[in-house]
Amino acid sequence: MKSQEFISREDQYGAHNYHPLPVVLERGEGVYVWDVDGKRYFDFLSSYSAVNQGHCHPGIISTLIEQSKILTLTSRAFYNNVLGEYEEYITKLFGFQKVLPMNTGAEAVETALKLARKWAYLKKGIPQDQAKIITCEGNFHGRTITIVTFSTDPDARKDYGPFTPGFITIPYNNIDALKEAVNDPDVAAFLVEPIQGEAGVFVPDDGFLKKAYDICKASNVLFIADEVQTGLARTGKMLACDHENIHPDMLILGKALSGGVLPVSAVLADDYIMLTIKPGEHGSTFGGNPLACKVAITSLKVLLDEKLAENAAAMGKIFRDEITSIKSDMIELVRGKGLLNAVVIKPKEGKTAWDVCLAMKDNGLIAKPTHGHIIRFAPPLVINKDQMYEAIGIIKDTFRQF
Ligand code: IF1
Repeated sequence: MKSQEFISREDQYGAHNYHPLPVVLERGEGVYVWDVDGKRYFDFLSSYSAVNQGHCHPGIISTLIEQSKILTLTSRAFYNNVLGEYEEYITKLFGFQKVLPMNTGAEAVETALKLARKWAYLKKGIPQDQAKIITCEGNFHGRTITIVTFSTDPDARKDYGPFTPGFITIPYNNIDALKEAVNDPDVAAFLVEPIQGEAGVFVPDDGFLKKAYDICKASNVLFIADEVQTGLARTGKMLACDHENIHPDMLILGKALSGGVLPVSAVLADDYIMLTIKPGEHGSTFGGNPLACKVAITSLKVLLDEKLAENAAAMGKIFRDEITSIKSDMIELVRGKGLLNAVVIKPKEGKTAWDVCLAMKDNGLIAKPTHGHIIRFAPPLVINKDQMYEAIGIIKDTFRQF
């Protein structure tokens, strides 16, 4: 079958909740993916940072295969021999007392919201049903109705009302607004992305996270870091919070926690927060399943053993230096940290970021615009220097075409 036949079949039988780039992939390995015609591409989206370890990492795949032959799911109605091993590994790795295992990023964010509210009523003494949580303009934390309640993107929330009460929106990267918002005694928590991914890789001012953290600490407000996209070596450190040496009260992980082989997410916190949820008060059929736990342990070990944070820092610097040097009136600016980068595109003679992505695809590199005019460039963190320079060459050639 040719690409168009695959595309037409999806169009007929699948919901139209995405508008993919017209490329039909059938194989992935490391930084590369191949389409149904056998053409090879650099994957510069990494499935939205879920394949930081590279497509089909052999170590992760062998763990997946081995455990899948032994025990995949027990539910939490019973104990199993793997969950505790994973819980001990990940809590010691990130320095928290406990972890609550979930599946998707949105489920982990919802779990963190529920923990923040539990803590608000049982520990901070906020009156029942009055707890408020501060979020930022331009946020992206998932697609559930509660989460899109506090989205400021009309496309993410229109026609999904009525919405969930109890959220305060402040501008991102704005310390004064946060200082003002935490004065409300009913505020339980501040939920923030250390770098806003979907907003177009919006990197806050140096020191913003630390100042925000200190303000929360001083006001007995929980600081919740959503590192679903920025975490796990993507920004050149194990966590984006590590760039400012802050230890969030709650840490949310997802995506690359499984190396992209199945949905694994987690909320990490200490006992004073985590133990506000008692047996029977929260759960998930697949949360913490043995297969996911084994895969997650291997996925985390790959990040450490292959020094992917260090590589992301080094390769990301090369990327930003080289792309910034391109003389193109379509490139407004280049920004990012580690291997989470974006190029803000200025339309030219009717040509947009989408046209640039189509041309890059023809030249052997796939990436996708976000918010119309911003192209996110986020390859797997295993990319080496030769591959990075070859990919940069493709990007330079493409901009020369415009
Ligand atoms: C889509 C991008 C969007 C996330 C952060 C939680 C979640 C995400 C910081 C929810 C998910 C994905 C979702 C996907 C596109 C992608 C994305 F920024 F990564 F590019 F949308 F903003 N917190 N991000 O980034 O995790 O439930 O998806 O596992 O929905 O189109 P999830």
